[in-house]
Amino acid sequence: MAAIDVEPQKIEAAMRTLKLSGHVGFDSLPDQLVNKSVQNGFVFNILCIGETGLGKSTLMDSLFNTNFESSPSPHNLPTVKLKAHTYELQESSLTLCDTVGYGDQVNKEDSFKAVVDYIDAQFEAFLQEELKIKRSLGAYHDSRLHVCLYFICPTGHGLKSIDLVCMKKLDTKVNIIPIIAKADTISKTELQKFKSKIMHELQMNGVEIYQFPVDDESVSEVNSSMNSHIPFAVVGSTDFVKIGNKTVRARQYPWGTVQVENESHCDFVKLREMLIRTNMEDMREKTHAKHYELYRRRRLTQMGFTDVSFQQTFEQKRSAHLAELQQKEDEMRQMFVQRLHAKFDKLKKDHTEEKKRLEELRKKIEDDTVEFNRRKTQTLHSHHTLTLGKSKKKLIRNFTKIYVRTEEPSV
Ligand SMILES: Nc1nc2c(ncn2[C@@H]2O[C@H](COP(=O)(O)OP(=O)(O)O)[C@@H](O)[C@H]2O)c(=O)[nH]1
Ligand SMILES: [Mg+2]
Repeated sequence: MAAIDVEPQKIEAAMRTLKLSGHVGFDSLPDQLVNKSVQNGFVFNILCIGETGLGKSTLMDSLFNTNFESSPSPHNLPTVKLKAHTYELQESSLTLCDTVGYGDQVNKEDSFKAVVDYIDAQFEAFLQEELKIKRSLGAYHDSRLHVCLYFICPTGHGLKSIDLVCMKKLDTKVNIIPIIAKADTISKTELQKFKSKIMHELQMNGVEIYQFPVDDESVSEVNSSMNSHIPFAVVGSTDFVKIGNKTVRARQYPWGTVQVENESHCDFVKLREMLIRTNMEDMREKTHAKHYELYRRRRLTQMGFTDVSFQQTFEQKRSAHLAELQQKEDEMRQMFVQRLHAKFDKLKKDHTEEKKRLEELRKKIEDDTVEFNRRKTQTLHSHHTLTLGKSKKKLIRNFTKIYVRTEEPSV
């Protein structure tokens, strides 16, 4: 199979730009996965949690048969940070998210907080996209974490309290696969006891880890067998050793060689098969249907969607909103009508007053006319009196009286 070209892509500010010296090794994976997943395109996001120096970066390089070229992290970081690197593989994308400074602080109990916040932030981003009126989930880069590889220190003494606290905090948020790191540092007999002790402690503390599903007939046998090997004891290496005519990933010691992909040496191959081949789809599905669903329900309840049925709540909210709009519209209409009435009343009043004023003016003009006519007659009369005799004066006076009365306009 041809190597898949890998283009590292920046997804967030905290991210480092990576140059790959090799290729991401899907060619080391079974064809079935490559054909099925790469053809359809997939998004798979892995979270690695574990103390600095436990071999997280080395294991990722070994799993994907490449060199992600991450520089080793120092042990003196004041806080835990999460660094995500996304690699685009044709139609698919792989994100590796690494905890930096985990367990390095004096107060180790708080180490999980940054991880919880990070996981929630990815759920929140997805939820916000889902809640958009115009959703574009097709183009959306899903950054929700599908699996958490929890690296356990190979002490042989059981889990540390930070391990239990952290896994307990995360078990409702992500599929947890616990793995024993640097398993070459622990003897074969010790390893079996260590595995049972870890499982017992997880059980006693009610930590729910991811179980490979056994309900699908085609994988039930292999999955139930694999469930009994958890936690996988893994070895990683960036070194290659020639064994026979094959070059293999291995760690060399004065007393012998540990081969990463040799199943009698460690559980590396089991982890790779389960993680990237057999159960990748199940982990993606559980992330959405179980962990995200829980987050979504909690958040929607916080937002005020109290009903179980989103549709129902949505309809209720919608009709309440419409009723409110209607009420506002009615109020505005009423106010408009009231204003119109007030304006009309004022106009009517103004009109009546104007009419009254004009009426008075008319009456005054008429009165003035009468007065004018009266004076005119009077003047005329006195003028005649000067020229006429006394008997005639009387006659004229009487006549004028009659004349003025008949000429007076009816008011
Ligand atoms: N013995 C042993 N050493 C390992 C293994 N994996 C990594 N190392 C070594 O542990 C050191 C830290 O590894 P690294 O991958 O940088 O750890 P990280 O800080 O968890 O990313 C390096 O020197 C690795 O060579 C392993 O499986 N077994
Ligand atoms: Mg590292």
